[in-house]
Amino acid sequence: MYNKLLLTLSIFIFIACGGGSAQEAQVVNIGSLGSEMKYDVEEFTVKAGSKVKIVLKNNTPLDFMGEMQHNIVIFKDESAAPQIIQLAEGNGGDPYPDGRIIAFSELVDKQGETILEFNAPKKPGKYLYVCTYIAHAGSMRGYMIVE
Ligand SMILES: [Cu+2]
Repeated sequence: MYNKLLLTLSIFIFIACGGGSAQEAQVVNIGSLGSEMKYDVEEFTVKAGSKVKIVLKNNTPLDFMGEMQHNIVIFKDESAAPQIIQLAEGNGGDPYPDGRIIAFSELVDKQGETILEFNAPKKPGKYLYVCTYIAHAGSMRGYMIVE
């Protein structure tokens, strides 16, 4: 009985110490590839369950003719991507909150920057990210590798 209590207590202490509340976020800098509808980072790796901070920069020059906004939307479930992209494109490029999205940023205009913070999934795997601004998702995409 006493041994069992001790074991339970040890497990509790182990879990309490293992939690990363004071953990530093892993910073990932992602930009647009100049004025192209592409990211300059198409793959990055994070640790499962870790804090992630993405700094997204729209590198399009201010004198670029035409609309060029960008965001980043990371999917929990890639099979939901086509539907979520279609809905976002009908909403000016902004996705609607959806349980099948891990995290998404606001849209940033030319030379703008935004920060997106979230916890990486606990499940290792490849997670698709795209820009859901109108007609960008076909070429503006990449994978977050969780390991
Ligand atoms: Cu874009």
